[in-house]
Amino acid sequence: MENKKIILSGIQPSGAMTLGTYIGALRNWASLADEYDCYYMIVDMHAIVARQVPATLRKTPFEQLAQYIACGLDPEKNTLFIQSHVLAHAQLSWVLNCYTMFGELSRMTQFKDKSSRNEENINAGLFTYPVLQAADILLYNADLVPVGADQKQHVELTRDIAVRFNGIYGDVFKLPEPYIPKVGARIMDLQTPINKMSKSDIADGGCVLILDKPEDIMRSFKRAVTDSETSVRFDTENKPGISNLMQIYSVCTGKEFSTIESEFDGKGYGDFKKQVGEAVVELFRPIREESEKLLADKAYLESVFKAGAEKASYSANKTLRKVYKKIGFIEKPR
Ligand code: ATP
Ligand code: LTN
Repeated sequence: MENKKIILSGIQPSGAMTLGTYIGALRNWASLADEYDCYYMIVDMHAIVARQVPATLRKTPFEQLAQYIACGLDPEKNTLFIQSHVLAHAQLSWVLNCYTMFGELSRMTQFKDKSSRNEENINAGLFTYPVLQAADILLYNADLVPVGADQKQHVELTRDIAVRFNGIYGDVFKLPEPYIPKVGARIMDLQTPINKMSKSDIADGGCVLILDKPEDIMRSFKRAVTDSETSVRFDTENKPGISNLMQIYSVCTGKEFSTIESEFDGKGYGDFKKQVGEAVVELFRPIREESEKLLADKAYLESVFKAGAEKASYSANKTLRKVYKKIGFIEKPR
C-alpha cells in the first residue's frame, strides 16, 4: 500500500458522461486499482466555470458516481469523492495562483477555445481553471494522471508550476505525468468529426451518452457524418468521420485497424455504421443497467462520497500543511 504509485483524475459534472469521456478516460481507470493508489474526483468546482443549473448540479454527481462504479471502479479499492468536499483544493489553488503566470494561462488551448465559443461569460474561473486542476493533482502527489489528449497541456502546466514552486522552496511537489491512451484519446463528434465529442456541446446530435437508450445510440451512429468515398480506411486527415468510427469500433472489439479495414472491404458505410452502433450498444448495456440499480440507493452513494472525502482530505491536508509552512504562513494556534 505505502509504496504504490498514485493516480488521480477527474471528470466535470457539467452534463451526462459521453462515449468520448468513457473511451478517453473512464475505461482506462478500472484496471489500475490493484497496481496503484487511485483517486477519482467529480470536479464540481471546475464545472461552475460554465453556468450550471443548481437543481441539475445537485443530481449529476450521483449519476456520475453510479457510472464510475458501474464502469468497474470499486469504492473499496478506489477513493471516489466530490472535489468541493475537500477544502484543500480551493486553498491550494489560491496559493498556486500566485505562482502561475498570466502569460502561461493565456496560452492554454482550452481557455482560448472555450472563451471564443462563449464570449458573454469569460470569467476569471475559466482563466484560472488549470491552476485548480494543478492543485487537484499536486495535493495527492499523483504520479500519473489518466486523461484524454485535450488535457495534456494542463498536466504539463501542472509540472511547470510544481517545478517553479520546488525551485523556490525545495522538494515539495511530485512531478506528475499524463497517461493518455494510444487509441481513442480524442473521440470526435459524430456530426462534426473535426470537433471533440463534448458533454457540454450535445445540441447537434453528434454526441453519444453512456446512459443513452440503445435506439438512440443506433440513431446517432446511422446518422454519423462520413465522406464521399466508400472505403473503410484509417486516415484522420482526409476521412475524419470514418477514422473516428474505426477508433470507436477498435476500442469496443479490440480489433486492429487493419483487421477492421479487411472486415469491411467491399461493404458500404451503412453496414459499418450499424456494426459500430451495435458494438457501442453492447458495451454500454451492462453499465447502464448497473448504474440504474445503483442510483436507486442514494444512501449508499452518499456513504461512498463521505468515505471518499474523508480519505482524500487526510492526504490533501498533509500536503497543504507542508505548503503553508514552506511559504511562511503561521500555523493556527491550537
Ligand atoms: P466539457 O464539454 O464540459 O468541457 P468534456 O465532455 O470535455 O466536458 P470533461 O469532464 O472535461 O468532459 O473530461 C473528462 C475526461 O474525459 C478528461 O480526461 C478528458 O480528456 C476526457 N475526454 C472528454 N471528452 C473526450 C473525447 N471526446 N475523447 C477522448 N477523451 C475525452
Ligand atoms: N480539466 C479536466 C477535469 C479535471 C482533471 C483534474 C483531470 C479537473 N481536475 C485533475 C485530471 C486531473 C477535464 O477533463 N476537463
